[in-house]
Amino acid sequence: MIITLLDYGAGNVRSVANAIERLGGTIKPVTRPSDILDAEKLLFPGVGNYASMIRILNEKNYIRPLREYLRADQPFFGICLGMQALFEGSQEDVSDHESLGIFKGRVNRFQTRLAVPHIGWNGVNLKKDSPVFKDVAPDTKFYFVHSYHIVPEDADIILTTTNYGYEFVSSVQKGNVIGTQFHPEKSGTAGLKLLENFIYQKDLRAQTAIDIKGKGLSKRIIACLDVRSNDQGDLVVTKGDQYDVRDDGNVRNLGKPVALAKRYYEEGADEITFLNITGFRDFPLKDLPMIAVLEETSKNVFVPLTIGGGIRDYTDSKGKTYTALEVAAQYFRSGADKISIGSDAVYTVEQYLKTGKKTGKSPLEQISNVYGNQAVVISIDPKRIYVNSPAEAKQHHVIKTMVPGPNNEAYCWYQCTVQGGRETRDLDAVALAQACQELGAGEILLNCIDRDGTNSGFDLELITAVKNAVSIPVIASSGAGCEAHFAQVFEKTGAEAALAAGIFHRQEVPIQKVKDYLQGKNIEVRTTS
Ligand code: 1PR
Repeated sequence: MIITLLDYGAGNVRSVANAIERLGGTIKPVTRPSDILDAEKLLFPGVGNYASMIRILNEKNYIRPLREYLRADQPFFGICLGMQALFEGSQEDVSDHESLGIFKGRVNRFQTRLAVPHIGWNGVNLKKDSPVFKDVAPDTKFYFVHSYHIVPEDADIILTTTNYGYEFVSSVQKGNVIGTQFHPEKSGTAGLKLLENFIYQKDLRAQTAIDIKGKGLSKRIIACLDVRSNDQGDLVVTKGDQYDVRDDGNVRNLGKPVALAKRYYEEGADEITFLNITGFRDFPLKDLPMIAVLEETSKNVFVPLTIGGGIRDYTDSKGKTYTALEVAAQYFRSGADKISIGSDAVYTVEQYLKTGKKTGKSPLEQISNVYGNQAVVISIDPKRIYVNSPAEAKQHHVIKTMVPGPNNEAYCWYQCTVQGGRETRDLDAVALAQACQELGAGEILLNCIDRDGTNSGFDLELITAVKNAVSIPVIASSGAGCEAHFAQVFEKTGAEAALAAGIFHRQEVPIQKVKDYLQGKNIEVRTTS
């Protein structure tokens, strides 16, 4: 089966292509407008910013053939922005570019007190029968990542709804035209089943009696792989204690990145994060093995992939300049869904706080503008600094701590570091997170150097302080030692996700055991069968 793929050049379409190929389909990319009309089945995965998508569709003269194809009720599957494009316009687009307008209605920003973007695994309620959902388990969850949702005028096209603060429309179908807000290519085996049905079901309009009633948003469990070259030059997964990854002078080797990522996917990880931990000194576009790791991983792993390390502007020894946007673009092309910025975000925020002005030119702002804020994670590497009173660190966010310092200090603040904890800066983690949100970050990955590798539990005070200061999702990281630590972090802080490395690498606690424990505590998780 040949599936025509409409790639307008933004975001990660590699995962969609990999999913189709895994299912036995062959991808034919759209290279000119007539390819759209020639398609047997057309797949349109949209990622990033609505306005830039519509601008590109207009520039490439794709609007007219798309309308013609859709009005002829030819098989179509739009994912995320690829579904939003079917409507008459979006609050995300203030230009006067023409949308497709196949369906009446618009795309609005979430109005909820919950974190926006809506990121993670959420359930769907099926509103009408469709062969697309054939053999999909009733309690299945799908992966969402978006700040805007459709508001159709015609209730008949609603295929599913989902709850996030309120009920919104999460997929539509009219005849052979289907669109989902969630990403089937990132939704594990259930998502692959949906795509398989689209590819192979003969009649997408046939009636089938299926009952799917989803539960709410899950807390995500993320497996993190810190990657670097060892002293023999092999790319390995390593793991430090408080960021020190060496034993007797040698870099610890805990396995091969591609194989480990595949194992975590199969064991039920909700996301996989790669951190290229020496990215601050080795430029990633010269570090092609890391790109290869991403490409290989995305062939086998159908949950979201984040990659961090070395995302910054760079000039090489011959004076050639590369922008952070080019580095990010290469990562997205290679299979990443989100990129994570560490050191460079600190430098950007230092400038921003000094001048009070957004330049629009920092890597964080540029990547967020092009790929959407949901694709930009900020990785924070803080260290606890004890003080006797808030007056001792007036310029920082100081908290009263239940874990007193070595000299019985009752207060502390969290100092940002750069270059993998090697250098401290005069900036605190709360201020960094707030400023990054203002500049366009979509999520915070909150590490903690004091807890990293200690198995002593997450730093709940740090996580609470940052979570209360931002409205974007926060991933708690560092210190997980047992399943109870995950329950603690979800029960006591508002964190949307928890990340761990050491306990998974050393096979001390399997991911499934963590999820079983959380379920026992009535904490919503994604189950995999
Ligand atoms: O500064 O943009 O180049 O990004 C570098 C990235 O590499 C940052 O995200 C930074 O956190 C990471 N990094 C740099 N050096 C280290 C190191 O360990 N020496 N790793 C490092 C950070 C921390 C977590 C870890 C959790 C969970 N790793 O991601 O996986 O602490 O560990 P645990 O469950 O075993 O406690 P840039």
